[in-house]
Amino acid sequence: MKLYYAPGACSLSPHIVLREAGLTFELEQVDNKEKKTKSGQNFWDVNPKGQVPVLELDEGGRLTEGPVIVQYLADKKPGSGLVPAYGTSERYRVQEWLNFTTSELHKTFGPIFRPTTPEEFKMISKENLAKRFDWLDRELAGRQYLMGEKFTIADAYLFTVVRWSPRIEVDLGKWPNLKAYVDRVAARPKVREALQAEGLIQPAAVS
Ligand SMILES: N[C@@H](CCC(=O)N[C@@H](CS)C(=O)NCC(=O)O)C(=O)O
Repeated sequence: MKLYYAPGACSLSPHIVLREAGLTFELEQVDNKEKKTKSGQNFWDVNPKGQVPVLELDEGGRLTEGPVIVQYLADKKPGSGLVPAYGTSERYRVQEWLNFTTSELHKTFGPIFRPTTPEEFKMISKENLAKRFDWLDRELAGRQYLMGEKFTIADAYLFTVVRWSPRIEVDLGKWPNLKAYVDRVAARPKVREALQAEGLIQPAAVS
């Protein structure tokens, strides 16, 4: 499998899942502004939607849409516990989290990053995010991860999106449970590996 990614973008979520699941994969970096891949491909030819993540499949073809890609990957390793089995009530809970993250959080951040978005719109978007974070903070009280004790694909996605907060000058300190959650996920060895591979953190110094 090959994951097309841009450092720190929403493609970090399937990247984390690939590592947490112990799957074999290649990475291909995409310059999202120029729509070129590191190896020189025109990214529009890879994904006519012009967006990461894209997963090139071993059986041929490509899969897009992060919330679907992470389910595809986790279903390849049912023993990993990264996603509950299809048909169980827990599976729908995970899908509920994925959908919340994509529609209520991910797509609220997008226009705030864009330099052409009017300031007033950015302010309203930040207010909306703050309301969602208020609720999330209450949900996370006394919980390790979204589904309880076990890290799942829903955490890979929520972590990826919430870690953008400092880039839009939203201080997570206002939501202590959410802040602790992000720090907890960031400390997972496979998450650190993904962050390092994307150049988002430095490898730990060896003494
Ligand atoms: N619906 C897509 C959205 C993916 C998306 O928003 N990707 C962003 C990075 S986080 C992107 O590639 N943006 C570049 C662009 O739209 O030109 C998904 O959930 O995978």
